[in-house]
Amino acid sequence: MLVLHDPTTLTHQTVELLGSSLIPALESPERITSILSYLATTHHEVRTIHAPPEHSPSSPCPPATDGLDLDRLLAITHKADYLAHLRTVHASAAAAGLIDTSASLLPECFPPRDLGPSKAPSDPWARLGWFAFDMSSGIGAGTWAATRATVLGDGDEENKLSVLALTRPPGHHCTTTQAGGYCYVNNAVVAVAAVRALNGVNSQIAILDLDFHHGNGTQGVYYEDQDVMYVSLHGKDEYPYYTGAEEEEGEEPGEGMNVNIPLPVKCSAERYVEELEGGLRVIDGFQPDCLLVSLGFDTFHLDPLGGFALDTPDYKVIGQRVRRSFRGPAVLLLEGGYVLDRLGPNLGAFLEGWIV
Ligand code: SP5
Ligand code: ZN
Repeated sequence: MLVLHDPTTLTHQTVELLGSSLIPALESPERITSILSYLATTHHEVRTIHAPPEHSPSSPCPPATDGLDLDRLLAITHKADYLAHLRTVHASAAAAGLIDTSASLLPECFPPRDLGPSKAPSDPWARLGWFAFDMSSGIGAGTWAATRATVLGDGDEENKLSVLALTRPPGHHCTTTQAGGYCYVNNAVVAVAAVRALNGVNSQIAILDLDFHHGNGTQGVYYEDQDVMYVSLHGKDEYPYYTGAEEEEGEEPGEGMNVNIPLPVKCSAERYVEELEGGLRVIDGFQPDCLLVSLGFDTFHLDPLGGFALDTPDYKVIGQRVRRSFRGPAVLLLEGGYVLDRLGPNLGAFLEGWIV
């Protein structure tokens, strides 16, 4: 399997409020370095890639000439003021003396639901709350560069049949205007934009989300889209709490194209694989041109933030079932998974199943 990795993704390191503790974010650079050292012991080809330098900070949206231009893909998938916030907030807070360069920014306040303000406030701490929906998406000095760099793997045009992008930070929780759940830019959404730029706007794309948490951001973007099917298996009533119910089926013209499969915490591997096959049948009925897999390993039984009763060998079965069901072009993107020393073996097991 070809695995893409951009070392700039390792520069993002921040903090989160988890329960009542402010701690180094569990979504850490060591997740990727641990996967890389595992992959070095396997036959998979890890290709190091480098995002090109940014255009000009003042013109974030380059002209529509090159469909796979990184900044253009970002600009068509996320709102301009949100991207500008991600790009500039850390440096401007440091320049204004609000924080030390080594510190991370977290919101101080979120907009009240009632009396809804209609535009972004000017105070930096309040802006952080405007452009985020939780306290697990801190912004450090390397956050923007890492976020932008990780997007590159999503649209790599050389790799039409199947490729794994070691995306970090992950993407499936953030929306086009808000960070959340360790996510700043939605890598799956950027990948869809890349597929559309390469293969036409009417490409039929399925996204299979296997992270333990519901991909609220991805679901939201395609909720009314008839060309993108979203299928997610996730912990019932778990983070991100407000979405992921079975009743969320999409809206016209995308009605029926959103499939949520919530499962109880500690769900057995047998049940999980059975439910996965149900999801795969729905995807098969849609006959997509291309499959994106939002691959999370927080379904592992020891994961601190998730946990179905899945163990390492189960990921081989899962990889196998998905690939047997869909043989066409596929992109695997990394979402969550927080047991550092099991991430490599779990991913390795998935790939072993995928390529046989
Ligand atoms: C990409 C991804 O996996 N993001 C997940 C972010 C989850 N952050 C909040 C988790 C809150 C978990 N609450 C503790 C429950 C312990 N059983
Ligand atoms: Zn997750």
